[in-house]
Amino acid sequence: MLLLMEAKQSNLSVAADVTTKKELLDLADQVGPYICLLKTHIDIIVDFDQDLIVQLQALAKKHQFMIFEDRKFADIGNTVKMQYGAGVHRIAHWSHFTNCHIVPGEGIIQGLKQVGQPLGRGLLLLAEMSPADSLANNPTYTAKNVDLALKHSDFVAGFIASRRLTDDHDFLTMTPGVGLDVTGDSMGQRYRSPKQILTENYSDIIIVGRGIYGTGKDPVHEAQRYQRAGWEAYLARLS
Ligand code: BMP
Repeated sequence: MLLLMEAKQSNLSVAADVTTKKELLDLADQVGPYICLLKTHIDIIVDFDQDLIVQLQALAKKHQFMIFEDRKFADIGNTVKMQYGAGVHRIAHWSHFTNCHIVPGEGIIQGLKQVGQPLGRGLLLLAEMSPADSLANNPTYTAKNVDLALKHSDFVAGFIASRRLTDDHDFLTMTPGVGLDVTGDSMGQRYRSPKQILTENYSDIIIVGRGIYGTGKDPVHEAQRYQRAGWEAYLARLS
């Protein structure tokens, strides 16, 4: 992942929250050159089929980006094993990264690991969430995520969080709730700038959705803008 980011000079992930196969493929093709990671919510696609996955993988290869299915697993180990590896979406078979809440305890990581590790996948723990009132934004809960990540560092690739949480291992930190123009939405979402996230908070990847394809926006122009802002903020941190 880090090599890909360096090669493309991008720490931008687009949150592709669109609801049809055509919209998802068009968006991935448009923003593909500027991103390191495409984040999907595959269960909002009304006309999902296996051909979507084939085409998505072809675009990932064409534009050199990885895929992160933002499934937010939250059940016991035995159940998430089936949700991750089987069902309609067969997420483990195509998504490089997925994520989970640790509300059910360590078993959720153990279950996902049984399926994902043999396939070379990586898990992200939702150690914090972007809305200010999220119950995940509790120091004890966040610290527990770090403990479990360290214990399962052979499968846990990093965190969804607003800031770098630990230097104890080479974890990736990915941050949603990023916007250059507005500070939030009407349902609790909170946006911070790439500078705050990458330069000040030492996160690695910014995740941007509506800031890129919201009403009246040109996704290519906005992806280029966020890529530039993200990379400059990252370089500023190094200097
Ligand atoms: P947007 O930039 O349009 O607000 O989209 C943010 C994306 O990140 C959504 O796909 C949402 O599911 C996801 N997300 C989030 O906003 N906050 C979190 O704490 C975790 C998320 O996965």
